[in-house]
Amino acid sequence: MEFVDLRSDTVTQPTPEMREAMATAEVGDDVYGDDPTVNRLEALAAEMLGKEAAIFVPSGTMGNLLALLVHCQRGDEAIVGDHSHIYLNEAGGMAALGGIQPCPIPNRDDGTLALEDILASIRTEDVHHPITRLICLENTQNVCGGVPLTVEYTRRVGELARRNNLSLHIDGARIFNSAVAQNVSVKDLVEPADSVMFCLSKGLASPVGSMLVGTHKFIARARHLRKMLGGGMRQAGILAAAGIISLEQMTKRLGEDHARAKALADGLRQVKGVEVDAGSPSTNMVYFNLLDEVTLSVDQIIDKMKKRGVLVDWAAPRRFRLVTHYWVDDAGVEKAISAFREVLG
Ligand code: TLP
Repeated sequence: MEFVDLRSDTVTQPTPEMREAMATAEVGDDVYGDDPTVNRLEALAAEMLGKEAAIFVPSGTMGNLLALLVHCQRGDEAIVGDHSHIYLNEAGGMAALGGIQPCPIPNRDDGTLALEDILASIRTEDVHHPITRLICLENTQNVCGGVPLTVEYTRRVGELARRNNLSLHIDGARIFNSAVAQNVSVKDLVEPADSVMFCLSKGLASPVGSMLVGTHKFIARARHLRKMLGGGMRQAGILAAAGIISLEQMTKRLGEDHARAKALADGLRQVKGVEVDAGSPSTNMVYFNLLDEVTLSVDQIIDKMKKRGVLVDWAAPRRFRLVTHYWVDDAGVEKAISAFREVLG
């Protein structure tokens, strides 16, 4: 059976063009710095985000961890959203591997952290206190609905960070979705940030990899730490070749995923037992709750959907997240809506 896979945009298979580019990529040993394809990808990523330098890393989780390790010393504190991926879904890496203490503050429904909350959580100079070093934002904010943070908001956080001698890191796993949804340049969105991580392996359809960008000095330190973590890859140009296609081509088509997420949400709003979040979707994610009248568990629903050729995943015991991407076409959206109608109807 052909499946429509809405579990995440991480499931995207490489495109035929990527497979061709990977098969013929010119490669070298990237730990020696002489893989021309990796070097091209890193230069392109830095240029597109308006930063001095970039480094190719195996995953978004490693990219965020490297940023935390470069910005913070052991015992320092990093301000993070309580719904952020860094705080919830990175296996506690900042604490376990960096000795960095997270200072979680509430993510509001629009994905932002209130400026007052950020200010209030900055530690004063006191022998008892950890030192606050870093603010982390997530754009788009995944758990809050795949919501994009604006240029204006990010600027205000950047100013607050500078005034208080803090650094600003953006987990921009889906930063291109954010830019496309708001019709702004990705450079403007990340201009206030000292470092940005973004993923090639989600909506941009590469099989593996993320980028971390920042100053030359920051990236040089990240390169050392990447080696320490065992992330120094050798003929990584095989992977970088797909990443170049992600950046040059796939960034331009994300609007299609957003339009299909909208069609999916509109269809689901007509299905009994489903309550799609107000305002959803903002980008490529549709979140919805099950109403009390639905007696099936999420696991039973997942199972029944699978039998109908649609893969879905739950976000909470009565909540689903559906994600559109390159491999979900209009027919796939229709198939998913009909399957939900059958299963819940
Ligand atoms: N997100 C995955 C899961 O881990 C939840 C998903 O399916 O959405 N930052 C953000 C905002 C992310 O959503 C993710 C992955 C990451 C970082 C980590 O990227 P990887 O999976 O490459 O380590």
